[in-house]
This record gives sequence, structure tokens and C-alpha cells, in this order.
Amino acid sequence: MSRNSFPEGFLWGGATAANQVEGAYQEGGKGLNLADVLPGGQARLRLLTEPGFDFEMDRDTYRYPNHEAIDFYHRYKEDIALFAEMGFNVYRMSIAWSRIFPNGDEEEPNKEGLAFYDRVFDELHKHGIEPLVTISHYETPLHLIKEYGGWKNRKLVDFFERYVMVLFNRYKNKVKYWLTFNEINGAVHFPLFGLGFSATSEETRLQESFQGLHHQFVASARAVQLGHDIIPDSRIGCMLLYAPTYAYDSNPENVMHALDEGRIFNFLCGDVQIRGEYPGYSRRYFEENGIDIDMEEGDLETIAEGTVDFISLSYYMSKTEKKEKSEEELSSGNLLQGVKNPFLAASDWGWEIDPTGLRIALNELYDRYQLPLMVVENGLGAYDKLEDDGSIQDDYRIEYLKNHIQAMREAVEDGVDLIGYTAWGCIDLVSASSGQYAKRYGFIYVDKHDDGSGTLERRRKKSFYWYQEVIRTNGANL
Ligand code: BGP
Repeated sequence: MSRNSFPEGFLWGGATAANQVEGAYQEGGKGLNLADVLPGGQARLRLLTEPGFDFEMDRDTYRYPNHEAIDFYHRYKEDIALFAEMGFNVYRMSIAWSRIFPNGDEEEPNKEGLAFYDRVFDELHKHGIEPLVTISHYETPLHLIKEYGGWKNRKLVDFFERYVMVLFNRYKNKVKYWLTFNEINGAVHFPLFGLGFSATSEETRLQESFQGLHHQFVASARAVQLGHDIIPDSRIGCMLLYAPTYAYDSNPENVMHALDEGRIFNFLCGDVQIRGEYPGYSRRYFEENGIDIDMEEGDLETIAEGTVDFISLSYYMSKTEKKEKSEEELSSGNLLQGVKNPFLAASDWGWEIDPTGLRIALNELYDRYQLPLMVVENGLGAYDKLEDDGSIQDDYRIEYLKNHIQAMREAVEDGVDLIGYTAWGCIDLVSASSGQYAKRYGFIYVDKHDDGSGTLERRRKKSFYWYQEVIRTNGANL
């Protein structure tokens, strides 16, 4: 069926993060960052969620796939040409903070790092692709983690400000769309990723995470203000890890529980970054959980004055909640937990697949905030098979994306102001939570494997040609 509801000028593209594609972890003056000390394979998820992460590299026990990733650092021209061939008019990428400030706390930026991103932006513009840049995507400089304790420390607000000033001044003629912190609300589950520290203990996790988040709220608000001053036509967004939260059944106790869980997870950060204040329900939540945030004078004003221009979100799964739940009911594979939803199938990694949930998410966000929305991550992590003839027949990925794009189309018809879509991992990359190459998201296959083998050669998958047609018809032919 061909139907055309996506607005003219809709942004179609793909998304990656520096640490998951660049590699070259010690080239061009780059310092180490968090991703450089995260081991590959199944150990990663366990270490991510346990308190007391050890930030030293243990090369006898683990491999560190982000060190090489897919070598985008040297192959960006070839990769951008492939994105252009698919018809991208936007590419979401991040800047590795430790390429610009290797330790994070220097006075002067690293010139080689700045020049690298100039080359990338120029290459994108050459192909008519608009960059959408995440300023911080799970790659806090390691020095800031080890010396300062990551975002628990107020000093990071100033270091971050210096970093964004440099970015805005340097790239003001090349980058218009910016996102401050990737999946900012994910910190409640995984403080290590976004905040750069692992909780001291399970008991202190919430207190430490919300303190770190407060620092990021202030840092993000300052960045929005600076961005508007330095680049008057910039559009600066927040980025939420959004998972619509369903009640397991119509028992009002479960409905209330789902409402509570959903707004703390999905809305609290958005309410602060979009509306410019801590919401009323956060007071009770903080009180009941013994969370006491240390604020400086002026913080609340800064937050109020630095609200974002648009909302971006990642969408992979919904979440189903029940007040009293037994071990057996838990949806253990679902990254965000909850109970198993009997209506949903799951990916090979146990993430529940729910396209209608994306329509719900977009409607919930638009009803609440009435700001333009962009889906900046969505996709299926799956095992791909390279056929004897060199092709990759990833019909399962096409099916997944098609259903999600259809759900976006419904949302647009519902009246949601949706401005763009960047499919996650448009080229195969290192998975963030599992540290694997085998969990592939791409339209482009990269010959690289978890045992370290592979030529890094790029190949177009079946989905490459499918997405090309989606973009060519502005979403009419799915
Ligand atoms: C998001 C992150 C990405 C990305 C994606 C897929 O949470 O912002 O960096 O990796 O999830 O997750 P994974 O790589 O764990 O499959």
C-alpha cells in the first residue's frame, strides 16, 4: 500500500555514536573515554549494572571492541557515500569528548580532534546530508571519571560548558541540529553509561544518579543558552530513552503503579528539560526514596531559561508493569525489565517488539509537550547471515522497520509534529549494552566479528535497497 503522510522536508537518515563506530582510540591525540574500558561480550551488561565497576583495563580477561570498532575514523568517506546512496538527508552522530579534550579538564582543545570532525561535516555537506550531533553519548573522558567521579561531581558542569563552547564556535556554520545528552533518563537504570560512575551500592544508586542528573540538567540548560547565542538558527534538543509503560491489567493498583513508574522514567527528565522545572510528582518520589539533591543558587533559573527546542527519543521497546510481581513474571531480557507482555514477541536479545508502542510514545510526548519530535534511534539488533553469494537477506529487519515506520505514519496522521527519523546503527557497529559485533542493526554489513576477525569490508544488505526506496518516496512505499 502506498500512502504519503510524511511532511515534505522530513528528515530521513541513520544514527551512530562515535565510540561505537570510530575506533582509532589512541589516534589523533584522543584520550581514553568510558567506552574504551568497557569489555566486549556478555560480561559488559553484568558489569554495567553492578555497583563498583573497575575502570582499569584487564587485557588478560577481556577484549575491548570499541578500540577498533568499525574504523569509521579512517573510512568515513566510504561510509558517508553509502549513506548518501541510500538517500539520507540527515546523519546523527556524536562527537567523542575525549577527541576534543583528551582528559576533559584541559584549558585548550586538541586541534587534531577538531579537524577530524570538520572533515566529517564537510563530507556530509558535500552529499547534502545535514549532521545531527549528540554532544555526549556514553563517552565521558576517562580522566573525568577517575579523577572527579564522573557526573557526581559538580565540576563537570564547567568542563562540559567549555567543551560545548568550543564545539559551537568551531562548527557554527556546519551544524544546526544538536542533542545534549544521549538517553539522559537511562541513568536511573545504568548510571555508568550516561553519568560515568557506577553506584557505590544499590542503596545509594538513586541518590547518586539524581545528583548526577541534576548536574546534567544544569549543563544541558547552559548548553541550550550558549547554543542559541552562538548559533542563532540552531535547534537544540533533549534525547529520551522512551518506553511507554502499560499496566498489566485493569486493576487500578496496577494502573497507578504503571503511571508512577512511567512518569519517573519517561517524563521526569523531559519535564525538567522541556518545561524547565522539576515536576510536582518528583517531590514525593524524592522524599519517599530518600533523594536529596544538592543544588546551587541559580540552578533552577538556569534550568528554566535553558529549555530545549525539540524532543528526540530512542524507541526500542515498551514496558509492562504490575505492582506485585513474581520472579517468573519478570521480562528478564527486556532491557528495562517490567513483566512479560503476553501480546508481544521479543528480539533475539529479549527486547520486546512493539510497533504500536511507538505510536503511543509519540502521541504521549506530543500531547504533553507540543514540541516537534524526532525519532533518533530505533532498530532491530539481530544475527545476520552472509550468504554464499555475498548477500544478506535481512527480511526480519525490513519487517521490523516497516512496522515501526507505519506506526510513525499513524502518529503523523494523529496530528503529531514528527520531523525526522534516524534508524539506529545504520551501519553495523559495536553494540552498547552487549559489546558485541554480532548484534547487528545496519543496512550496511561490516565484516567484523566478536573473535576480532574480519576485513572490515562494507556490504549492502537487502534492507539497504528497501530503505533507499522508503526515502525516495518519503515514506510512501514501505
Ligand atoms: C541505545 C544507545 C545506543 C545503542 C542502542 C542499541 O540505548 O543510545 O548507543 O547502542 O541503544 O543498544 P544495543 O547496542 O545495546 O543493542
